[in-house]
Parts: sequence; structure tokens; C-alpha cells
Amino acid sequence: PSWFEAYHRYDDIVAWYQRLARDYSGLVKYVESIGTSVEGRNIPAVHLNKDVSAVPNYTVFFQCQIHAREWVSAPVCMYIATTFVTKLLDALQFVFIPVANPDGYEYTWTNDRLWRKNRRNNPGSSCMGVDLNRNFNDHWNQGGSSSNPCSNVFHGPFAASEPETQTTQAYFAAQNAVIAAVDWHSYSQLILRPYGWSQNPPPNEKQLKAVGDSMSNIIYNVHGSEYISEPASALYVASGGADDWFYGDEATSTNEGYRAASYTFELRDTGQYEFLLPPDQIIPNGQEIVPAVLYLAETMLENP
Ligand code: 0X9
Ligand code: ZN
Repeated sequence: PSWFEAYHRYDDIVAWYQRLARDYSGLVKYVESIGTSVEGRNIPAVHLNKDVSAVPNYTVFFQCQIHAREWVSAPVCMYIATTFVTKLLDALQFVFIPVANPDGYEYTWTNDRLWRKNRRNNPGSSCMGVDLNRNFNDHWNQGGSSSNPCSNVFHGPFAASEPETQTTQAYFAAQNAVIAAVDWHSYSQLILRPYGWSQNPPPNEKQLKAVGDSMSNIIYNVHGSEYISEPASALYVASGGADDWFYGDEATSTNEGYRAASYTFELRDTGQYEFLLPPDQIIPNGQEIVPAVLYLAETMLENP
């Protein structure tokens, strides 16, 4: 199989991005470690920019593979990265966190294919792991998460307690004006917009809905896949999510209240294979997603 017709281990994903940076040295920058996981693995970041040594005016931020078992997330991000190197826009950088949860991801290869959380050893419990998508510092522990370490939605002992969460938050906050952010998950084919923590509409609901609905249409026009565009809270209310933190809240987030157009994508499929998506669907999933996120970047760049 070609690279995109198989799933790959963390080491191989990281090596693939390193090679991309070597092959396109003026356009792609590989940052070996922006932080380390609970078990000490490097969390790299990758920047794409027409001139990767210049200071970009704007940033589009992608977090990939935060949930360990959602395997299509990492290769769809790689598919976006390899396609976008030929479509770069002036004054805009793309920042990828290729594997936000490396310990959990490796654990799905070695021990438990359906592991979701990180690999925190929780004191006083025999159950491991914090759900990183309940651990972000935005309305943390305000619904839809659990204080039980054995739960798959355990929010951790305090907001941003996990090194993986801290790594993403700090790196996001260090970028120039993040105008859009996507957290890549699977499955269910959804385009989710803020808020996740509350059913109230956010200040720019109209714009977030319009862009989300357009992305759904763009995706449909590629292979006929139906992605539902809706508020994250319509799926269920869940707080401490990366998307709400990316969106920004003047009270709790560290990104100075800057409101990125923030989406959580739930990639393929709609329930036939669930997390065990056959690898021959990686390429079609990537093909339908690329024009949608290019539209997101272009639209936000026109109206930042
Ligand atoms: O529950 C989640 O973390 C996401 N779904 S998943 O099946 N991939 O686990 C949805 C998160 C939506 N965003 C918020 N609730 N903030
Ligand atoms: Zn997920």
C-alpha cells in the first residue's frame, strides 16, 4: 500500500513530517519538541508558510490525534499538509500538531485499540488516563465530564493538568493571530462549532454557522459524503474541550480573548466501522476535507 493506504505508528508519522520539512525546506518547518507527554514522548509541531522563516500575520491551527483510537485523524492531517504545501497563502501560516496524544496513540497499537485518553497514572486509582478533550482551561468541569478516573471522559484533577493539554495551549497562545482552528476527531461526519460547554449561541454564531454549512456543502460535492454542521452542544454538552478553548473566552483562556473560528471535525464514517475505519478510506476522506479547510482558511483570511 502507498503511505496513505495504511495507518502508521507515532515514530513513522513524526519521521514523515520531518521528511516533508526536508523536501520543502523553504515552506515547511519541523519543530521537534514543543512539549513532552506523560511518558516522555516528544510532541512536535509543523509550520507551513510561503516563507517559513518570515513572521506570519495570521495562523490557522490544526490539532490532530488528541483521541487515541480515532486513527483517521493523523493521516487526514498529513493529507492536508502534503496538499497544502502547494496551495500556501500570503501572510498565513498553518500550524499542525500531528499527534497531540502520542502515549495514548501508541497504546492503541500495543495494548488496546479502543483507548481514548492519555496515559496518566491517576493517584489513588487503578484506572489510567485523562480525557484531554475535557481537560482544557475553558469552563473546565462545568458539565459533560467526569471526576471518576475510570471514566472515558475523566477531566483530570484540575484544568490543564496534563502536559499534553499544556503543550497545545501554550503553543497556540504563542502564535500570531489564530483566525481558525480545527480539532480533528472521528467518527460521525460532523462539523461542530462552539460552544461545547453551553447551549447558548456564541457571539459570532451567524458566521460560524455560515462557514460550517458551506464546508458541509463543499465536502458533499467531492464524494457525496454527508457531514452535519451543528453546534457541538447539539451532540451533547461537554466542557473543557479544545474547541472551546481555541474559540477563546475572555474570562478563562490565555489567548487574550481572541476568537478563532473554531471547529471540531468528526471525520469518517457514520457508524459502519466506527473507530476501525479501513485504511482505504483515508485518501477519500482526505480528498473531501482538503477543499473544505482551504475554504475555511481563505474565508477567515478575507475577514479576520
Ligand atoms: O466528546 C468529544 O470529545 C468529541 N467527540 S468524540 O466522539 N471524538 O469524543 C466532541 C467534542 C465536541 N466539543 C465539545 N463538546 N467542546
Ligand atoms: Zn474524539
